[in-house]
Amino acid sequence: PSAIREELVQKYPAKVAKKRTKSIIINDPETVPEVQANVRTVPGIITQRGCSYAGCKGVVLGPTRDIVNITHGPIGCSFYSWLTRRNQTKPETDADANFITYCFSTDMQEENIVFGGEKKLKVAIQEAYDLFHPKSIAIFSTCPVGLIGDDVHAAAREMKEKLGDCNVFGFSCEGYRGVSQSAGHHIANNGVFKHMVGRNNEKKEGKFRLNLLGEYNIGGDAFEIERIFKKCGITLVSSFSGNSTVGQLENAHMADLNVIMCHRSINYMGEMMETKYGIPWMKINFVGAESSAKSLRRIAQYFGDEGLKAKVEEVIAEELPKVKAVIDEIRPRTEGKTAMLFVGGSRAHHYQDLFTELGMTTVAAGYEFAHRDDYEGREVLPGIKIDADSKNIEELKVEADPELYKPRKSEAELEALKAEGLEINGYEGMMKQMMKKSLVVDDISHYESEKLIEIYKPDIFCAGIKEKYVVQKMGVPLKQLHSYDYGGPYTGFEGAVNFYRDIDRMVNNPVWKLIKAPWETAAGENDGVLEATY
Ligand code: CFM
Ligand code: HCA
Repeated sequence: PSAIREELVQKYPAKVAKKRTKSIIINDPETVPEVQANVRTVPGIITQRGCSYAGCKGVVLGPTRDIVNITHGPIGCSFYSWLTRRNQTKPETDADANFITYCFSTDMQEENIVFGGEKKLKVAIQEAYDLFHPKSIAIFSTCPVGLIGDDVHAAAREMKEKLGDCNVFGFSCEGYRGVSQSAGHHIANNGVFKHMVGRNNEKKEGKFRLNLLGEYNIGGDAFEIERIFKKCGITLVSSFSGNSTVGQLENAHMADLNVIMCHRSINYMGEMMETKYGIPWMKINFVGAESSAKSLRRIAQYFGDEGLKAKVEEVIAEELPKVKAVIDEIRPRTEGKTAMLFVGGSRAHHYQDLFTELGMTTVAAGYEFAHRDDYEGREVLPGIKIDADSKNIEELKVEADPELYKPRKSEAELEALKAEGLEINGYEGMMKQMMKKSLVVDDISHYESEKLIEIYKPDIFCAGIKEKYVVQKMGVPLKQLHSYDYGGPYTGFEGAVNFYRDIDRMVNNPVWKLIKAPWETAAGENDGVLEATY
């Protein structure tokens, strides 16, 4: 592997090679070497990353159906974010608000860049209110807004006052606020915590009440988890934020546990809710049938109720055999095959469980924008250097709420759970679960991806839309782990079955070895592929 690392950076200028080498790590699950992560992409390198605005508006706030999200900026930013992320939603009745299919933008023009856009923003808020009467309106700043200095927060305060019954708040999530989407997640967490959570103290019914953090209902993933929770008698107070509503988020602090799927995008919320309200958080993973069963058992263990434990076992006993039957059918065809995963900040870890269930090996993986803790585990947090780019993002000062702070578990109870092996407030990261000598690459470039494919010839490569066709032209199927190639759900038990079937179809499809890109064919013959005409 060290020779491979050399080869990946060989063509770079010396300084770039030196920097990239720190993000290309030969894994050892025992010693867990340090990975350079959450640092700026080298200019000129083709990264997979997106921007802060994408992380804030697109990822965290986007999936809540009854909030009007106005993008303050040129139309391109807004239009590109319109329905591109497959966060599904299901209003309870036809009369319930659902703005997800809309695209709201102030459509800033040159004139607004020169003379300021606040006036136009206030007009847009008024117009959205008059048309839809939403409970909340959120404003998202794109790059030019920060550059010209529009004060979206002042505009929001003024309009909130004026409208009276509509909660209006803004996000300074300009694309350049951080080195990736990750900055936008943090900004979004702060805003949702400040402006939404804690507004409704009504205690809903249910004995086992939790919030599901970091699950965005891509391809219906949250629907499958909701199905399983319901079957087990677990009450979902609010999801952050797949298939959620403003009302649920405002009431989330009344739950007794936060379970975290995607640690990267929402760990801040778990921490802040614990400090302010006394709700512990726990990492779970509903990607993978075994992981789903394990997560349910962990939830039951937390609540410590024998009835719930028995119910969870009953549900697992009913669901798992159906999954196992499919594994038995498919695994002889997938066993021994190899996969590479380069996505986001959590799925490159979570989806390895599904490949393991298929008997496939992950030979290389990495995140686009995760931090060291997502690779190496949260215990490295105190040692992470805070650079200027991270300092840029506000750390909210959170204190215990004088009225609402109520530890859901006493210190002694938490200690007892930990002694039983239940990890509270922990995340062990990707590397401890990956094979020795597998490659871990942070913020992989297109060039490095191509090199890796040439060297390893994996049976499947997992990434996003920007990588898909480049990789497939190399004769390797690419599974999109963002949009699921319009399939899914992939969570829980039913989702696992969907994934096994989709992967079987891809890795056992002979077409990838039959086609040749035009430039690969010998001059004069074209293997039936039309010659490109430019
Ligand atoms: Fe979390 Fe996500 Fe992901 Fe993410 Fe994303 Fe996404 Fe992703 Mo695309 S919140 S880190 S910023 S699991 S949008 S639903 S698929 S890159 S791996
Ligand atoms: C984003 C959203 C994205 C993009 C996916 C892709 C998503 O980063 O802004 O590149 O295919 O999941 O939709 O991550």
